[in-house]
Amino acid sequence: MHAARYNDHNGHNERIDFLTNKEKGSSLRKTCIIVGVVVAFLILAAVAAFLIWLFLFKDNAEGTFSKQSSPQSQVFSGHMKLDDVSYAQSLEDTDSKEFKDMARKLEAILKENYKKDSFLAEYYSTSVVTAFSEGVLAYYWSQFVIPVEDLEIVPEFSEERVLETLEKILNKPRTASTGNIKISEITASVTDPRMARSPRATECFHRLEAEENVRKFSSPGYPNSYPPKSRCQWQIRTAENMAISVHFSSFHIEDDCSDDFVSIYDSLSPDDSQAITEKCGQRPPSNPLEVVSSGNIMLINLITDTDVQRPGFEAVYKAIPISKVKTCGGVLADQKGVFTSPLHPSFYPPGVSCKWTIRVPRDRKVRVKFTMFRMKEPGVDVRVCHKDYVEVMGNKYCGEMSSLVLTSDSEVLDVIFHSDESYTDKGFSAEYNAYDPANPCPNQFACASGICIGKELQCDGWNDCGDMSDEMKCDCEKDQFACGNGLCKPKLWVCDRVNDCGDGSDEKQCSCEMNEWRCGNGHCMPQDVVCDGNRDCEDGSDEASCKSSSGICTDFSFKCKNKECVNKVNAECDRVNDCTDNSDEDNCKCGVRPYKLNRIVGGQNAELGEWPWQISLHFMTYGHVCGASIISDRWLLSAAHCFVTHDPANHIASNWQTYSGMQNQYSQENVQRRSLKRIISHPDYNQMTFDYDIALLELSEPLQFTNTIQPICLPASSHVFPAGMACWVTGWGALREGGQKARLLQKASVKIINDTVCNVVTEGQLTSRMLCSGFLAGGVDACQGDSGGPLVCFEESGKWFQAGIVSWGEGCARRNKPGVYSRVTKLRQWIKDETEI
Ligand code: 4AZ
Repeated sequence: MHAARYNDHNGHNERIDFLTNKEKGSSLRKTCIIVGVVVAFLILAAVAAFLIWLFLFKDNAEGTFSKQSSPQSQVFSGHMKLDDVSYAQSLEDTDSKEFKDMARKLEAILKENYKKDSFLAEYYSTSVVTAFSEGVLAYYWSQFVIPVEDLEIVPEFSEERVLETLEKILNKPRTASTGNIKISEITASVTDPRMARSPRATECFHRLEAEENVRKFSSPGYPNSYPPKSRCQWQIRTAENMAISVHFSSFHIEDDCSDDFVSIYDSLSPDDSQAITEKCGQRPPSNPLEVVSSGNIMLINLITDTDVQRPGFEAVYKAIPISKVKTCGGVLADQKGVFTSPLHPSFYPPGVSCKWTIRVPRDRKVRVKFTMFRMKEPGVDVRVCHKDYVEVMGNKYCGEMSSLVLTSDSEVLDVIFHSDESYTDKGFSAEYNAYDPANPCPNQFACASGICIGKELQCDGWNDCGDMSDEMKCDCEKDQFACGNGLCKPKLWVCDRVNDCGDGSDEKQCSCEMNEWRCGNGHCMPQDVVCDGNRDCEDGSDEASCKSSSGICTDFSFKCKNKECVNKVNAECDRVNDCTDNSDEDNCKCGVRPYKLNRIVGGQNAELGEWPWQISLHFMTYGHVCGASIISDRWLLSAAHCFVTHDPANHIASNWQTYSGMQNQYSQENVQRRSLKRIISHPDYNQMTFDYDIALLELSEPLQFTNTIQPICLPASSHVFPAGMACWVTGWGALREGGQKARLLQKASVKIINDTVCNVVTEGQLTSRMLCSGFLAGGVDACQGDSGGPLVCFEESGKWFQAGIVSWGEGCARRNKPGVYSRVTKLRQWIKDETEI
């Protein structure tokens, strides 16, 4: 966009050249020049004014520049229950006299009430009745406009305040102005103004009638793309004793719900207190969105603001008997069976309560295992579950649970399900069975939680029960370490700087005697090996923190440009000048994230700009196959095994595309695509052992560094990443061994594992060009498709350094099989020789 406007501007300048035509006389020429200068000045002024308007006021008018400098609209929507009014079909026709008369009267009543409250009266703008349904219910919205100078009062526009005023309408005696209308119930919820539509709107406003045969509808522009700034509504009705089921057979909306979303209501008003759900993003066919109303009405909204190209949705809808929706629960008297929330795996309907009574023989008890449990709702504390819940033995459960097993204390167990009037979800599926309390798990181990697991899983160092009960009270085997808390862990895990026991006891006995020095790998050495100029510890940690004054040059010294040696741990780019020529602080524009990140604790999806050096490498038509990292605007670092394969096509630079600044594999927004000019795989790369698994990729055109595109710092060959240090591996690789590649960039925190332990667990396959990172206990790791990507560590200096390149491993996340990475420090000189970086 900017480039296009800039070209217009140049176009005007070209016309100024035209005014200096030599064929004209000199006075005429002078006049022309003056006129030309004036015209040029006016044009430039106009362009400047246009640009100022464009950047400041236009954005402002669209509400994206600053909410502070434009009036704000507050909308409330809800319904009113009308007494003593008989329902007529004509009320469903917004052009009928009956609709218009009734709507006008109700709008007048609303206005009259708001005007009685001096605060609301000042900002009141309009009220619109949008629909009627049996009952008799009238759906409405009211709008208040707050001018810029009063924006600080916006928080006072609460639902409570509006409802307090509206409640004065209730059960009032009839007056001349209200005619014969008596209102016995009224609701009001804060509503997104984008959903306030006129009932007579024609653009993207649809009235659908659901019947028992399925019918179809879709978003505008489907399957190509919905237009930006869409405000679409579908009002669906059906016969009085029926409910409406809507199944979205295809659903692909923008990922950020604050831009584009679909919201569905169990009402004809976009009333949050009757919202069924709000969704955005893309849903795979394996997890379709399927919702049901509790009555014979439903409202669906599509709101789009961005002009990102997404197909939208296609849906089928039908009427189903209300009895089918609301009937659930009953007595379950078999020895075992399955029961689910109503309509599972579709969303359960709002406003349903049911109870299952599970009854087993007298000498037995009941075990219920929820194989799927999802009852998530915005603003609900899962410790309280005050909205939708499952209740068993007086405890309420809600939210999302991966495993929930409950056991009864008698032969009867009641399971209660309750959904309130707003927000529904997929609910649950549960298996129940009768068990003998004297022998709850025949030939198996009985966890305290009630589940049964294989006997061999008891005391194996793994928490298989989920509550650790299989790892308590264990007699440790010969090759196991007895933790302070009674757990047994493999002896190999002792002193690996990871708290495997959970109580720290496996890392406690690792310190050395008073007169000894503890190496980074846990070994104890006599104190006088420290800074003696010899590498006594395997990892060189005894020479890593010595003062430069010693002047000794070892493998662990930082070598300045002037050949001086600095014996300080990780001296490069630490913002301190250690070399007399300051060369340790040269080329340090790297390893920073320009974006201030909004950290999501525990999430595995990377945020935009969180790993700005990450590259996605696409091969021919295969899409993403490997990762890489940015080390300069022209060079990337990756793994040789991505390029040196049985297929020579892999080594042809033109077969590859590189993507920088990418987070989502399906989105090219702010992504810079470059092709490759050259692939330099390490000449000593060994396809059998994966030794020297490193490759340098030269880009055909340099990258432009941005907030989401930045180079990583390369560590000096003397840089120490000590065992136990927490680093991060990132990539779009498989989410689990043998699984599918990720769509969104993933991140995982992994720990550097000491070389001796790593060599044991990899059965001697480790070379000095490799390092291990992960957890010996398994569970977190790089996987297929992450290869070539970076393992990066944050240094106290405030910069990120690349310690490794994802190379290989036995499977992914397996116990005692950590990820193996190419060790960047060992290959640093080769990188310098090839690229001069
Ligand atoms: C791979 O196939 C691969 N668990 C990468 C990393 C690991 C395993 C496999 C480490 O690209």
